Amino acid sequence: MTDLRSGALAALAEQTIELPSWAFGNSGTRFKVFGQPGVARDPFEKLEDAAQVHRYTGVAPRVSLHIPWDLVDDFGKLAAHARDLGVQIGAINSNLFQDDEYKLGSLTHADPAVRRRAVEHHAQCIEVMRQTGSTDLKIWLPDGTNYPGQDDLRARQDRLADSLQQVYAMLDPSMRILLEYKFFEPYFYAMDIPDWGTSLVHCLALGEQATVVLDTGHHAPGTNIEFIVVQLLRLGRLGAFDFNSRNYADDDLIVGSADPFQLFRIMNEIVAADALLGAGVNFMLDQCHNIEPKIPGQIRSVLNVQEATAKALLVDREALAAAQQDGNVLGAHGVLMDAYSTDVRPLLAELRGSQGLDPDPYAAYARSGHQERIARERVGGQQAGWGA
Ligand code: PSV
Ligand code: MN
Repeated sequence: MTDLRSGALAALAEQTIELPSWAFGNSGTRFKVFGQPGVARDPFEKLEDAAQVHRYTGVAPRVSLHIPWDLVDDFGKLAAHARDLGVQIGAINSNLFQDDEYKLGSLTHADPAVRRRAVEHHAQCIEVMRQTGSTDLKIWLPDGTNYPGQDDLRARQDRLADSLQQVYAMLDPSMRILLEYKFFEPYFYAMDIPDWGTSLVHCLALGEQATVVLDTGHHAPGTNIEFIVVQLLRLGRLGAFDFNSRNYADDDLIVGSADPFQLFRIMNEIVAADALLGAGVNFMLDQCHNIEPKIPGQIRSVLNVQEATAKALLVDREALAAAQQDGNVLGAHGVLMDAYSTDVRPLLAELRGSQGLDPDPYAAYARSGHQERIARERVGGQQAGWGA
């Protein structure tokens, strides 16, 4: 147990979680966006907010950007600003879903001119990567059809493969594509990358620099997500997570809030495969805080991932393997549940203590007065939002 504990502490000290810039802008549903006082007005202020999360948790040193939501005149300046704040730019997300031309598709569109435009957008994103030092190009393909017969499903796959090939050819050797999937929305008959299998098929055709990104909110209810994690890890193609929590659709709620046990099961497979550190898996959040304050919402999310990881690190793998080998069904299950039932908060408090951090990041941020300060100071201008 002492060995497990010290091993867990060492691994937790190295763990990193990437924050999404859009978590710090206003967001909502198609019914209403609720503005909040003090919300960031530009990408520079979003980075300042993200840096607060890192300051109090110590595990969130990178921020993903979304283009064009985070377009600035000088990305070198934005990257330098991030460095000054003690963070760095992470994945660059392309956007293929907010342009009238993309109504019937982007990388899959029947019109070569629209496809060319969608490919060119990735050239722009790759340029942003060069200027910010980012190595991950995240592509979520919002393409799909609403009605049977609306378009030729196979032709769309062929066009997609061709477009992706063009994007892939533009990558620098240090860069990779993270290809996301989603089973429905914004189209409801057939998405063009609805599942991990389709994403993987395209990644395999592209080459080693293409990996799958698993958004935990993008599956049908009841899907065994940890099984997908296992398969992608076996093939060396799990590039990243977009962590969030869902009850019904793509809810983008705080990771681990609805089903902390699912998050534990996912992290358990990561730890079992020794993929927590140095295995090329980028642990990102993809969330929106519609009704709760954003910086505390991100802190809570980071803590949830950290707690699930700590529990996974405490699984007695020797005892588990022995019970599995013996066919001891309940014994093996019990080993897993023992780890899940452990209160890891004291362990994490000890970790933070050793790092010079407050043992309770959430309370420390609340006490800092930062939230009140930004509410006071960030007046005027246009608050950032989903799409701005
Ligand atoms: C799409 O639902 C998605 O999960 C993609 O990752 C987008 O980039 C992100 O959400 C935007 O919030
Ligand atoms: Mn996502």
